[in-house]
Amino acid sequence: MKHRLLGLFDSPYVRRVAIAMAYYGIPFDHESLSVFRHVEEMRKTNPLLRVPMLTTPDGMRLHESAFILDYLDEVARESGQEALIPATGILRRSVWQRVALAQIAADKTVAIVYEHRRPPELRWAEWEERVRDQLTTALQQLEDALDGDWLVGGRLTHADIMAAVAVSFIRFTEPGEWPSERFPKLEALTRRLEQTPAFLAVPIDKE
Ligand SMILES: N[C@@H](CCC(=O)N[C@@H](CS)C(=O)NCC(=O)O)C(=O)O
Repeated sequence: MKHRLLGLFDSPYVRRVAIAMAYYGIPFDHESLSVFRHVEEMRKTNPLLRVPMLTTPDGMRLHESAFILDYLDEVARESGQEALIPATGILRRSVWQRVALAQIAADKTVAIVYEHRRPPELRWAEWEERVRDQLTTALQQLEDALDGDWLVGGRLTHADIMAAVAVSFIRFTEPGEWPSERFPKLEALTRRLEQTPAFLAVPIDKE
């Protein structure tokens, strides 16, 4: 049996898992179900209604993209590939911490998307401002960390993938929240990575 990845590629977390799988050459079946539009169908395999969920060939269901990546790195190493993160040490922690910054940016964008789904009279402007401030702080810290082509260790890692996926997600869902001129290094990283085979294999779902 093949791996099965549940969730749409409009989710930055689902997309980054799929990009890592494409990069590692791990084939998977894609269950393209929305957490909002296909609730009853999703409930059958994933009652948590949270994506991504990866089902392994031996039937184990994995949740949370960081833990899924941890598993995929193990599969890649077992097949003799260099993983998208060092196995130990300070560079490993740096990769995860930069992934954390990019995840915070994605989380805060999701929060703004949800805020904008409310009827205008139920929106909380001060809250949105706080979230926007957290979003731009995370982006600024990533921008400051980009020295050269890559975020950590002079090569592609999960940090670069999550950063580029987060930027593309912001541009796709809330273009007004992406002042690209403020973050030229992140803009360049994203443009470059979006042209690589692993990213091109996983375009954002635009349903
Ligand atoms: N920390 C989680 C975040 C996943 C997440 O936020 N997924 C969203 C889609 S972008 C979701 O499933 N939302 C529906 C819900 O949680 O009810 C991860 O990295 O996997």
